[in-house]
Amino acid sequence: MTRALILGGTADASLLAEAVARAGIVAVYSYGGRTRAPAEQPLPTRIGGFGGVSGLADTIRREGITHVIDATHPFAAEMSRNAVAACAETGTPLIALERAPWTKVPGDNWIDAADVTAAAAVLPEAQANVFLAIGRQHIAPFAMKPQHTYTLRFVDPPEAPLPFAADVIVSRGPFTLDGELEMMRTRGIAWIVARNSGGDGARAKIDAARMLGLPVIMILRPELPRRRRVESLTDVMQWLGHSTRLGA
Ligand code: 3Y8
Ligand code: NAP
Repeated sequence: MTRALILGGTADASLLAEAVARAGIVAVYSYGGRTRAPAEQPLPTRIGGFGGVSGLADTIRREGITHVIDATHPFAAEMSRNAVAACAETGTPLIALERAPWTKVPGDNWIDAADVTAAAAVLPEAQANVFLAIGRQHIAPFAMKPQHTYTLRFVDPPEAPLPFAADVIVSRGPFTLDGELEMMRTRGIAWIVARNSGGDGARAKIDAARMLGLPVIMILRPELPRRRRVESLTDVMQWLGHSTRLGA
């Protein structure tokens, strides 16, 4: 009897939860608890950390989990690493549902950066209008360049004071091309900082930057341990022993 744990928190994970619920597979959906009002899921849902590798291993044993699907974000590296370790420790099958990174197309002007600190170092010394589309958790390194006029975008309003002066857009996405073009034009954005998240939910800002001829400082994905990895929902369902026949 399958009992799946979905490590979620992304648009792809929500689509997977729908397919799993429709197939009648017993499963639980897990959020890390980063946002105040995460989207409802059609599955029993838990919110918050497990307590590291041992906490996740205990949860797997206690709940009788038979399959783990890591459908977290490509930058949720700690969660993904913990899932690999806990599944190895408990001998639980694990699969990662991970969208392909965005790739450059003609007209893209990307500057790769290994991490957020490297991204901040790329910014010029002269004052510029900069859009940081990297969420709330990792913005501190930009305090080293306070001369810029920053626009940030968060899912929820900031609770603590920001490490530097900035204007915050509160929006959960997914985002539209027209909305991104409008925002960048009205704010005179000259630089965009983004993570190579892949997927459609955040791609619009990359397309808008190309259309406006703006440079994107693209933060590369963290290295993750080797694990079974697929990009499609169908592959996950087959792995769970359920084909998703059209209209099924
Ligand atoms: C809590 C679940 C859906 C889900 C929407 C996707 C699309 C919009 C793109 C920009 C980039 C960013 C951020 C982003 C994207 C989708 C998707 C995606 C980027 C929610 C969600 C949770 C989170 C957590 C949140 C992080 C933050 C990152 C904002 C729900 C809405 C910047 C990632 O305030 C915070 O603390 C936010 C934290 C982790 C990165 C960070 O470090 O700040 N996502 N995002 C998940 C949990 O608790 O487990 O609230 O419903 C999910 C989505 N985020 O249903 O369509 O790709 O899936 N989320 C990045 O790409 O760099 C926004 O603004 O252009
Ligand atoms: P992270 O840094 O990799 O994880 C830090 C810790 O948060 C994990 O060790 C775990 O705590 C807890 N955690 C993370 N995701 C969890 C989940 N789905 N269920 C239960 N606990 C979870 O993670 P993050 O980058 O902050 O991302 C947190 C969540 O936001 C994830 O669900 C991710 O899919 C979603 N998200 C992240 C991004 C992003 O850019 N990082 C973008 C969109 C959505 P314990 O060690 O205590 O178990």
